[in-house]
Amino acid sequence: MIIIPHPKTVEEMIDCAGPIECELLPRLIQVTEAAAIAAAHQMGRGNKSFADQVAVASMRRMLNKLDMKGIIKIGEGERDEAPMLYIGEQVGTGKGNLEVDIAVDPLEGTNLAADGGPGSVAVMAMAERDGIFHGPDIYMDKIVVGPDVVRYEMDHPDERIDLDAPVKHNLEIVAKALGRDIDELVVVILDRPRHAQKITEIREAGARVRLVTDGDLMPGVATAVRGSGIHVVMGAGGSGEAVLTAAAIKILGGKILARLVLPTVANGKTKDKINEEIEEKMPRLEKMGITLKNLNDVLDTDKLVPGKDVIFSATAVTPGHFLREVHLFGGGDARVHTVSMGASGAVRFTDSIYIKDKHETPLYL
Ligand code: VTB
Repeated sequence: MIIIPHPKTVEEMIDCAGPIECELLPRLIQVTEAAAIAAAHQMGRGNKSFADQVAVASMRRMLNKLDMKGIIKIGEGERDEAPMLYIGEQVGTGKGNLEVDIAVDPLEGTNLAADGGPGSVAVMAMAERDGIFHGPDIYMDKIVVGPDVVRYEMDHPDERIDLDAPVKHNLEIVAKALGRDIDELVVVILDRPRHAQKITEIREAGARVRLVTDGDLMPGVATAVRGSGIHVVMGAGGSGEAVLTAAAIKILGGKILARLVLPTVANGKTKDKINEEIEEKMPRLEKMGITLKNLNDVLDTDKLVPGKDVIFSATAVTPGHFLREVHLFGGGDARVHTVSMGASGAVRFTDSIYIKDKHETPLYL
């Protein structure tokens, strides 16, 4: 009999990576679930800001029940523009000795939720203090790939994906890493005029494109999930979304390369508009250590999420990539589907049913 040694014992494999995963991961699931249920009540009502508002309020109430000293690093905006979950806001009871950095997107894809279309989710990540990128709420250009590409790069140090390389170069590497042809790859990218050139390049390279009207965060996570049908995510989207993608992709062993970009620049606005945005935003960016000189630096997975004890949770509001939507039953009961994960490599798909009044509604499957 041949015994193949496994590098980890079963107990090591199942145990959590650190105190944040041990103590806060089960609670994190509840936080995204609460936001998703709140948003689901507003699904399809055509009011994206209200749907977002209830998700934010619900997420914040749940976060403030947790015993931790939490700081929002990726949030709803700057203090003066967001009343809740603004960047720098302290959350949690302040009890205990867990000091955590938090990234939130209480309703990723507000338009999708308001229209009742697929792809909206409540998302969060946490890590130890200074474990999550502290940066402005602008755009990040990015490329996201799964763990097969990371392994391929380890074996072929001269062949690496590169944010500045032609699209074809990157797709060739992904194709080789996945043992398929470029024309068997699917690239997700936001359907925006700013991506016209890139979309042409992807098609010319031979890959297939899936355009999304909104929500490029979960497709990024899906690149690390075999069978998801998504192999690469490219293009400029929200910087917060990129950081949240980085948290999940780090846990799953994939890779993201990103670069901050001002929306006026990405969207090809006039010089005047660009200068206006520079004038308006640079003072604040400089306080975060970001200057016009280093704005264009490439940020890799570890720069975006340097933390070790990283946790992530996403609960679908409307049907999503590998997640079922929130079901609301009579009497306020809800059934929610979540994917959560911790640095140990524990990934859970949870299907939770919350009964509001056990005499009113029986459990049904
Ligand atoms: C991006 C994308 C998000 O909103 O932030 C997009 O990353 C906003 O882009 O997933 P525009 O300014 O071009 O509209 C989402 O699609 C949804 O939050």
